[in-house]
Amino acid sequence: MILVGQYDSPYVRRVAIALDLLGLPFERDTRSVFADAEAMRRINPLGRIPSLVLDDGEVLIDSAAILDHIDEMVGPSRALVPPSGAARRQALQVIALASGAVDKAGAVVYERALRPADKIHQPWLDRCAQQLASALQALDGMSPSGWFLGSRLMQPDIMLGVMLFYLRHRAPEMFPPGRYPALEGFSDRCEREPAFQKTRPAPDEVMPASA
Ligand SMILES: N[C@@H](CCC(=O)N[C@@H](CS)C(=O)NCC(=O)O)C(=O)O
Repeated sequence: MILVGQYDSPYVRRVAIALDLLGLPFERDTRSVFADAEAMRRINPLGRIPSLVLDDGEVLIDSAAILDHIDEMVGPSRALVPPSGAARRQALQVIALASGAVDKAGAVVYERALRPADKIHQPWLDRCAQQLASALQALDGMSPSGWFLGSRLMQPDIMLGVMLFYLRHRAPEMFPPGRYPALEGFSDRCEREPAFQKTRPAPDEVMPASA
């Protein structure tokens, strides 16, 4: 399998961490979604990352769909989302909040990086920041002192962990020290895990200042 995308993307990192936790080997294609946009569109018509190229050449796109396939491959006892019931609903709720928060943070980061300064629309940035803060507040109140679903690191933990790392590195002012204490502890705990450490973005895995 080949995972396409750089680790500065929380969605790519999310897939890589899941593959690592499940012991599924993969190679990486670290082409940039911005510098190699045309090549990326040949892999995924949307020109987005992550994509996962399976051994038979089939290409899966979108982290949620990729992770759904990975869970199916390993079967319900090893899957990183519980198969049913309250535990599944809780997992999907946390994933939805954390991935929605990445979308809001990403919108702010893209607006700042890609738009000419005179075209930046501050009310849009303010709205995104408010939505992000509200999601972080909710997640701070929900975060456990260990992992969400017991002793095992699973998809809600991974999604929340990669989202917090992204914030810390790309929009730290939206995650100021002391405002979300449970999330700070959660992020530190995640980044101590080997699967998280192996997927830290390399220095050249950074979105360009303009595209
Ligand atoms: N819902 C998608 C979101 C993927 C996404 O937003 N990828 C970003 C990188 S973090 C991307 O490809 N951005 C380039 C673009 O959209 O032009 C997923 O979960 O995979």
